[in-house]
Amino acid sequence: MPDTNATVTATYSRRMRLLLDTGQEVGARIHGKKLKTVCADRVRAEPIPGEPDWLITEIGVRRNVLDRPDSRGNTEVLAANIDRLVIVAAGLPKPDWFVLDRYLCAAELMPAGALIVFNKSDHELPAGAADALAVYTALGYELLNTSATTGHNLAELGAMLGSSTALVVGQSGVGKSSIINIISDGAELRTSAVSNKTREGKHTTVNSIMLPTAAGGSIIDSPGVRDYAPVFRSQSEVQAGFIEIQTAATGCRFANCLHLREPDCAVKSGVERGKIAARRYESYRRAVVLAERAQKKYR
Ligand SMILES: Nc1nc2c(ncn2[C@@H]2O[C@H](COP(=O)(O)OP(=O)(O)O)[C@@H](O)[C@H]2O)c(=O)[nH]1
Ligand SMILES: [Mg+2]
Ligand SMILES: [Zn+2]
Repeated sequence: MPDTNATVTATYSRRMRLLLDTGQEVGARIHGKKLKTVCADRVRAEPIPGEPDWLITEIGVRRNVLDRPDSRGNTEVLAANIDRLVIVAAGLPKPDWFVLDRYLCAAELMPAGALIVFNKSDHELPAGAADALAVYTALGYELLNTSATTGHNLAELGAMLGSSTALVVGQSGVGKSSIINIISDGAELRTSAVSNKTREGKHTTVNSIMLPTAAGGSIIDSPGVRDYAPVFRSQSEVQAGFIEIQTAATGCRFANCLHLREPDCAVKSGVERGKIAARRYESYRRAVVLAERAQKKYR
């Protein structure tokens, strides 16, 4: 493993921004199409003689990744080396709990500490949202109601994230960029203004960007990446990501129970007795169907 000397802090269509261990920020490129870096990647980079850009020669070992299918159904890594996965939802756009469940599942598998942020608390909670959110807190997930408009609980959010590297995900329009802009003290706006003026010209949209927080941490936004929630590779991955189903599964008659149609299934009886939320079980079933489809595709 070569020594790394920089961290990736932004990715554009073909270029990256690096924070060198010396504290200097530089633009960078990478050779070939095979190597692909993401925010929070540790890399080895060297200056290119006669050019302002540096060249990335190696990517360090990744502690974890968040990956998802891209528009072509291939797997795309969104970010690496993540401590906290901040999953944002709001009353508007209408919450898609299946998206939230899939991100929670991803957080368990990475692993990374999940934190659910329900934003736009300046608006009334939509019907059913309080009950849905109570299911997550009962499972032990941290939940924070915030408003990027009034600033409600954003200092608390910053304090909870502390010095960690946090990746912010969730449906488009829930307020991710607004929250990040406040937590990073406006760095987001400043940085996108800079990225628009890069030498490469007009079409250098930022895919992902990592910004420093006041508490000494880093927070990652992915404004140029469409939000596809994660898809898993197998039923066992899905089960491991739905923590209450994983726990209940020890009581099933068959060790390889899928909790779908099998007899003496402790998961299904848990749902019937109200021990497992029916909506979470429905997400589990849908995620298993997606996993089976993904397996066929990659086989
Ligand atoms: N009322 C209200 N609107 C918000 C809040 N946070 C963000 N918005 C608005 O929601 C829209 C989407 O916000 P944005 O940060 O771009 O969402 P993103 O797509 O998740 O990054 C914008 O019009 C924001 O001004 C909030 O807490 N309350
Ligand atoms: Mg955004
Ligand atoms: Zn079962």
